[in-house]
Amino acid sequence: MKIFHNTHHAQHAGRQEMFRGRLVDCHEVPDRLRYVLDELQRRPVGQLLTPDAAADVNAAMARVHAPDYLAFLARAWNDWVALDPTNAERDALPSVWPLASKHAFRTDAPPLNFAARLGQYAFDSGTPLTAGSWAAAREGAACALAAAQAVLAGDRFALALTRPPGHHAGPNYLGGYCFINNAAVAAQALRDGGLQRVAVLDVDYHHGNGTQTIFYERNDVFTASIHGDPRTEYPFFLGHADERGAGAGEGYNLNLPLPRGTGFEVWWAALQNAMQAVSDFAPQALVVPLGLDTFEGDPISGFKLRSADYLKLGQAIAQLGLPTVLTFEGGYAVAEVGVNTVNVLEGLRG
Ligand code: SP5
Ligand code: ZN
Repeated sequence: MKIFHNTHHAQHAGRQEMFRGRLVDCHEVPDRLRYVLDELQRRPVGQLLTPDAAADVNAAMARVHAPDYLAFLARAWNDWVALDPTNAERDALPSVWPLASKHAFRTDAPPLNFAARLGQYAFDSGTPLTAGSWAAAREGAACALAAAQAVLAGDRFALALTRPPGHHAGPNYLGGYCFINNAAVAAQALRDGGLQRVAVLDVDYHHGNGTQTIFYERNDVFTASIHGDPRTEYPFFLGHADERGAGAGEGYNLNLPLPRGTGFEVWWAALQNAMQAVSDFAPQALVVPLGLDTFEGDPISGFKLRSADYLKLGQAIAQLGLPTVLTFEGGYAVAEVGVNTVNVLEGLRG
């Protein structure tokens, strides 16, 4: 299996995120990826590669993100520092948003002020934008694109081993530690490479709201997500079972929310349902946004999977018999995220 890893990931190192009225240390830290690389040294289940520098990653990102959003991200750090030179020492976090409410705020008269613009393109205050966020996120998209191309060229499995994660990022917004939706980049690249039907099976603890939204009106990309019930769990405002897609995409989105506290048996039953729906769609390839925050020891999540369960997850994914791209998403029990990730990869090998 080819593993495209992001050598620029550590350039994105947020300091703090807003939580219950104060700033707390970021959960989405560079050590997460280092632990996976360390475990891959111990258990070399794949071939570590970096994406081809000549690939057109800008075009691949523009297939799933709005041009104004990408232009905003590319310049955001410079604009933040231009606002006040001392900002160079601080991460940018939004603090004001154009709440959607009738006759309330306009989104057709974009502000010039950077803080306001950041609020326009962000949905939470937990996703710090740092000096290297754009470089890291863009290289992550290159990893996703390279993984898709490996699968298009005939590889059975490929992993985009990257951070920041991606599945919360929507067509024109960041949030949930995510800037560029790597899974959506991969799914779209598979479509653009000639495949007619692609499925996304999101196993992160949190609903894959960005991916759902990007493909919501489409019947060529089926999206499924197993996650903490949004009535109590982040991202709260999407991820309910009655969201089934719209227009041509009606029936092509599946949400399987589960209560906080769910253990492996119930989660596994939901996985079987999701896999049956994926099979019924008869896709030519699969994308798995792989979050390891379903782990019992995760500090911000609420499912109770154990390390050995990730071997079974890998085996189940392999049993679908599909060419598969995986993208590394959440998982904040840093000391265990390497073992859990590599367990999935080992399971894939059967
Ligand atoms: C990719 C991904 O897994 N994103 C998750 C984003 C969750 N952000 C909000 C989490 C807030 C929980 N904070 C708990 C702090 C406990 N000390
Ligand atoms: Zn997550």
